[in-house]
Amino acid sequence: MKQSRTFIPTIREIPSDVEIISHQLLLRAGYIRHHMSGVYSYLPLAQKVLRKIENIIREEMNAIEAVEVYLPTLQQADLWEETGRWQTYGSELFSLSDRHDRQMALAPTHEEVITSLVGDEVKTYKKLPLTMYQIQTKFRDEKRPRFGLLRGREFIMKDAYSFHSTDDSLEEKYREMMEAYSRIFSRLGLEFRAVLADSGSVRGGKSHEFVALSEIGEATIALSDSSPYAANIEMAEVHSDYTKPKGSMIELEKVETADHKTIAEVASFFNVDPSNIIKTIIFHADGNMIAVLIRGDHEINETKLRKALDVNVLNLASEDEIEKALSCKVGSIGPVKLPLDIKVFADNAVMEIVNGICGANENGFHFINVNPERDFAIDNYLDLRFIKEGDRSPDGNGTIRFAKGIELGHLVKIGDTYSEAMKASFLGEDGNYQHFLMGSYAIGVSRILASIAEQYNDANGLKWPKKLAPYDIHLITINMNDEIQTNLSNDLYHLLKTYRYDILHDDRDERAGVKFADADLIGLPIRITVGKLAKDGIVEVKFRETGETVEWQKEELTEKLQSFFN
Ligand code: 9G3
Repeated sequence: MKQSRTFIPTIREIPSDVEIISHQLLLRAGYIRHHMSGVYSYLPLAQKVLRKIENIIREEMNAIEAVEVYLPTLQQADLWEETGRWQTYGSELFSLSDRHDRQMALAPTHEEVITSLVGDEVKTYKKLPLTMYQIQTKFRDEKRPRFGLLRGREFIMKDAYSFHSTDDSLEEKYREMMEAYSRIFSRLGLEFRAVLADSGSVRGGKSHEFVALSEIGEATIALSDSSPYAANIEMAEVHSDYTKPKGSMIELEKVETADHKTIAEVASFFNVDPSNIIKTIIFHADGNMIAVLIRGDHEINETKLRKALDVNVLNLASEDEIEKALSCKVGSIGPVKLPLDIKVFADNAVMEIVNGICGANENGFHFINVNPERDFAIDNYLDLRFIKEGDRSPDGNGTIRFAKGIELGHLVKIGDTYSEAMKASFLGEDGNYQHFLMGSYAIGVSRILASIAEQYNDANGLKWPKKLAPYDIHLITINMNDEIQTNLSNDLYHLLKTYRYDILHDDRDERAGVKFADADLIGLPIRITVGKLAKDGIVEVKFRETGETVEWQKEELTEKLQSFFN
């Protein structure tokens, strides 16, 4: 392809609000352009990389008997009413109405559509298992789109859905999909981990995420330093064997603490370690007010709390609601003498506290020498806190350390959550009708483009892995007015085309410096420069990955290229 005939608008400077290197380089190298918040145009180079990413995904999906479909982006609201998600996802859902005022949504995902489709068409267990996938644009009105393609409002996803008549069959497909995902992310050359993940509102669903390790990633994963244990910290269980300590309990005492409210302020006021303070947090759980107790140096993990209490809606009570219920401000609430209709759940670590400190449910006062069970009752001790670095690994092997990552793949066993809600059933082997058991499996395709750019670059630009580069070879003619150079360039271009190489020929009438800088920015694996040595049949070859530059005779080119690409 002649560079003068394609569209690669490289730029030197980038807007200051572009924070991460992948976003900077995909803009500077002319791969993408910002259209509006969270929405981007994919330019020719990006399109070529996306197609290569998608083809790897297709090959691995086809290999596990998943069949490709293409489902509607425009979705009727009724289906979302059936699952109740029209309400729960309200503001994040791009909704619109047609000329007849019929409500519909731009597809953020396709559980509803595919469950309805299979429910209408598959009536017997004989047609199961069945796995379908699509690579399609999704729309989610994210609160804070950022980091370019990593968190957009319009993005490309591969989503697959599998339908089963038995748990074993679902487990089998889930395992096959996990292996396929590992092959996909390995072939993409990404440094990634498969981690235990939150299945969201799906009850009892097993879930995994595939995370590309990256400091700018939004996900935090907990890894054992001496076992394969890996979990999204939302899911990482804390297995510390807390025991009720012996220590002698001192008389409970109320102390005036004025405006010392935060854990840090109270800890310094009493000169104690935050681990000896009981933090009390008030939530609404499916409408009931509850109190959750956490040790002062720990953080509450709402995903664990939602799952432990098996509630759908969990949100923090507001200052006013707390003031009304407990007639004191947030900084002064505690577990002693709470209204009886407020259930009390405590993280396991609280049971070890002896003669601790907590709010007195009176503004400006705290209790000292407070002892769980003696001074207040606890309905349940549960694992409710975020695991911490240095904690023992939940599998008992090693110590936990954290890593940041970009979530690229998400697998969820959704069971009959959607098929039951949408009354999608089939005649089972035992002659009874049953709801489909389902799995759903997503890969963020446009996010992968940015993640590879995030892992493969240097100060001069992008450095695409050979299999994913938009072109294999960047052929540069230094002086387009030098016939020897242009003839050799055209000869080489046509010769290399016969070897099925995809070549970008920089035939622009630009200074060599501009061409070299653009070539580094664009990041093709190998650059072949036809310059003043053309008269001797010599070309200069630069390897983008190493930056190494050599001179090759034109006669040895094809052979050397073959060993480079194989
Ligand atoms: C919505 C909106 C945003 C959403 C969803 C629905 C995330 C939603 C979770 C999933 C789960 C699975 C298909 C493949 C595998 C993962 N954000 N999710 O369901 F309406 Cl606005 O997408 N979906």
